[in-house]
Amino acid sequence: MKIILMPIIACLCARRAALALVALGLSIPALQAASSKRPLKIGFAQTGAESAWRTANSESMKSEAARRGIDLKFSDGQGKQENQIRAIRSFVTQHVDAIVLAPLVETGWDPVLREAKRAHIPVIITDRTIQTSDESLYTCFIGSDFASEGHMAAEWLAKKVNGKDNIVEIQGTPGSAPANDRRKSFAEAIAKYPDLKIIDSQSGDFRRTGGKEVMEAFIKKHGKDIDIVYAHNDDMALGAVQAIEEAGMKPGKDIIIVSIDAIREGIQAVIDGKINCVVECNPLFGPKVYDTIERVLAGEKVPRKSFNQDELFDSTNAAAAIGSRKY
Ligand code: GYE
Repeated sequence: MKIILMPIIACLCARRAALALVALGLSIPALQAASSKRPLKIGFAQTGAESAWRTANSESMKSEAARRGIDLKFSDGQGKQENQIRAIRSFVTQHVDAIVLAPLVETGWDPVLREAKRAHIPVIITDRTIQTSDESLYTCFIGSDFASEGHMAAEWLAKKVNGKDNIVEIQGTPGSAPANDRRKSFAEAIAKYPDLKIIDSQSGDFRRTGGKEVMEAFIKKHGKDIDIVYAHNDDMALGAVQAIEEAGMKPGKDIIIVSIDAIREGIQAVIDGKINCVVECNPLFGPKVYDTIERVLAGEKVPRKSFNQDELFDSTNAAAAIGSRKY
C-alpha cells in the first residue's frame, strides 16, 4: 500500500510546490528549471567594462555560472543604458529563468522592467540601485552600501588630515547610484568639519583616462590650492596619480588621495604611498547572486536588500591585505 501511495504523494507534493511557485508569479520555464534538472538560463545585463572593479565583477559572475553549470547570457552594455534595455528585452524573448541587471544609471528602467514582470521573469538588481515608481518591478537588490563608503572616506580624512583642507572630487558616471550616493554621503559627512571643503567636482566616468583628464584640468585651474583628491573609484584615483606626477608633484604627499573600490592596484598604490586610503567595495558577488536566484526560483523568500560588508585600507593595514586580495 505504502509503495503504491509513495509516487502519488510525491506527485501531489511536486504539484503543490509548482502551484505555490505559480502563485509567486514565476514563469513556466522557471518552473520547469526549478522542478527538472535542466540548466538554469540567466541573462545578465552588465554596464560595460569601465574599470578594474567591473572586470572583476563580470569575471565573478561568469566563473561562478560556469562552476554551477548555469547557461549565462552575458551582455556588455558598453556604458549605454539603451544597450542594457535592449539586452533585457532580448532576455525576455529568450525566456530566461531570471534576469540580473547592474544598472548603469538610477532612472529610466520602469518600462522594460514591466515587460520582464509581464513575462513572469524575476529581476535581480545587482551592484547599483535604481529609482522606480513600482517596487514590485524587481525581486531584490544585492550590492554595496555606497552611502556608507562615502562616509568612511570622509571620516578617515577628518581624522587623519590636519591643515590640508581643499578637496577636489572626481565623480563617477553621472546619474549612477555610486556617483550620486558617494557624492551626497561624503558631502554630508564633511559638513561636520568646517575646515574640509570641496572646491571643485567633475565626472571622470569611473575611467582611468577620465580621472587623469579631470585631474589635469583641476591642476591647471587650482594649482597648489589642491590639498586632497576624493575619487569615486580607484581607477580614477590612479589616473589622478599620473596627472599629479606629470605636474611634478608627489601624489600621497603633496596631495592626499582617498578613493573607493580597493582593487589590488589601489592597495598597491597605498603600500607605495601614492594613494593614502582606499575604501573597499567588493565586486565578487557571483555566488551570492546565483544562490539568491536559486532560492527565488524555489519559491523561497529572500531579503529585499542585501549589502556586502566593506572594509578600509590605509598605510596601517594595506601590506597585510594585499597577499589575499582576489581582485
Ligand atoms: O566603484 C566602479 C565601477 O558600481 C560599485 O562602478 C560600482 C562602481 C565601482 O566602475 O569602479
